[in-house]
Amino acid sequence: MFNSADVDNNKSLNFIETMKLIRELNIQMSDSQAKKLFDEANTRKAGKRELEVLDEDEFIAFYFKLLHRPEIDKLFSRFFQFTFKLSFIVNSTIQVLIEVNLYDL
Ligand SMILES: [Ca+2]
Repeated sequence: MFNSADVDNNKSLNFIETMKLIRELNIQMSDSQAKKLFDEANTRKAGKRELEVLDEDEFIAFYFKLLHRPEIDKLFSRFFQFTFKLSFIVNSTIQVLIEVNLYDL
């Protein structure tokens, strides 16, 4: 993944290459959010006149941050809460239906 995203084959990803990868992975993220993660992961800074890049280690850190975004976790927990409530409603409905049927018998 890292190598295929590394368009100019310099063993590091600049921000444009990183954004391209994010798009290819179908990750919904604004440029500014991605830049924030990029900057956080970019611990080894480039020289003054050089472009900031992520080397392989930095990229792993970036990727980890990408997968553990708080808004994703929040979304998942909301989804699970919803599913739980839904299954509760379904179970109660089944319970009611069973009781109604029993009375009918
Ligand atoms: Ca770097």
